[in-house]
Amino acid sequence: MRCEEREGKRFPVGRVSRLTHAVPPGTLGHMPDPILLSTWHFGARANPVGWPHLLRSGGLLDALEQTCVACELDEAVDSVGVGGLPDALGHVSLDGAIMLSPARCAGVAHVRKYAHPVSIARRVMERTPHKLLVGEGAEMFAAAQGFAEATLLTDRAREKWDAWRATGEHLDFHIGERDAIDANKPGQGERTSSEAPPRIRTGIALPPDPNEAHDTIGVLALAPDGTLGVACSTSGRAFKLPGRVGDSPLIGPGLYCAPRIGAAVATGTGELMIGVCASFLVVERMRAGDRAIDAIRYVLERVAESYADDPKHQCALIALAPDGHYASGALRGGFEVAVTTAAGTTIVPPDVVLHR
Ligand code: SD4
Repeated sequence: MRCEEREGKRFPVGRVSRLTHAVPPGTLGHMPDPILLSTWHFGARANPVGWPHLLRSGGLLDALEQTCVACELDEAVDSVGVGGLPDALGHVSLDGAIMLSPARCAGVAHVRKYAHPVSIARRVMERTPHKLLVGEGAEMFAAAQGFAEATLLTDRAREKWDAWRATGEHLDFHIGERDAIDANKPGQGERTSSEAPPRIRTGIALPPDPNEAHDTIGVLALAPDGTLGVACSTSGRAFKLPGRVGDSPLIGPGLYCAPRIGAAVATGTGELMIGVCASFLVVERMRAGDRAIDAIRYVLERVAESYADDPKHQCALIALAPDGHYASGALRGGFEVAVTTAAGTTIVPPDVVLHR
């Protein structure tokens, strides 16, 4: 696909113009052109699976689901679905969610026997009054719905887990040490707000590259009829504490969609997104009048001011408006967005990188 270079970035040439500006109107009647966006470079392999569904009337949910399913089956991706890296005990657990509106959304968390959390989440949305099922309950529901069990841990992922265990390292896992007070230690129960609390160390070793330990596939789509939707799927942080759940299955932090306003999805260190309800906040800023790029910058700045900076942590966001405007941003480098339009699929860098 043809791209052009502007301000050191590559942009697809065709129906989609610069990320922060409008999709040229009207190639499909009065509606903006359909578009499918997903997080990270591996989204470029998944988007073409979802794209034909998006073009079908009523195919938005299938487009979101099938883009995630393609990534869940892609064993080269070690942070989503089959082949995802396990928790500290060697167990893979998956999270996912899907959303069209506050009334039509659901997530599942800590699924260990099934490969497609977004498909289960869609079923929760369509067939139950609930918004979130976890663990054994989610698996019982999946079994009752006829989903096939799958083995999630691959040899490659087990080898990486073995290598991680062999290091014996326990790095600082704490997010936002400014708030870290061990209330059980004498003398630490009361402090003034101007005092820096002591640093505590707890938990599990993480790779030093902020983009290595966790890469959700987050998918945003705009259907030809102007309907927006979002979905995401992940195996969460590599070597996480057993039972840990991140932002991805949570409507609000991990993903959000308000019809006629916008949709957003997050990837990175879920703890950062949970604390500021990141995707919801992006959409609410858009509701208040922000362009997608300004909403994203606002939320990244909120993240930056809310947590101590740690080069191991990433927060990246994509947002899409019903008129086809879209933008992306990240706390730090390494993030990429896979963009699919009628002109094809390309990978673009984020519009905003807070810490260059
Ligand atoms: C999580 N945000 O569990 C998810 C997964 C991830 O990049 O890290 N994606 O925190």
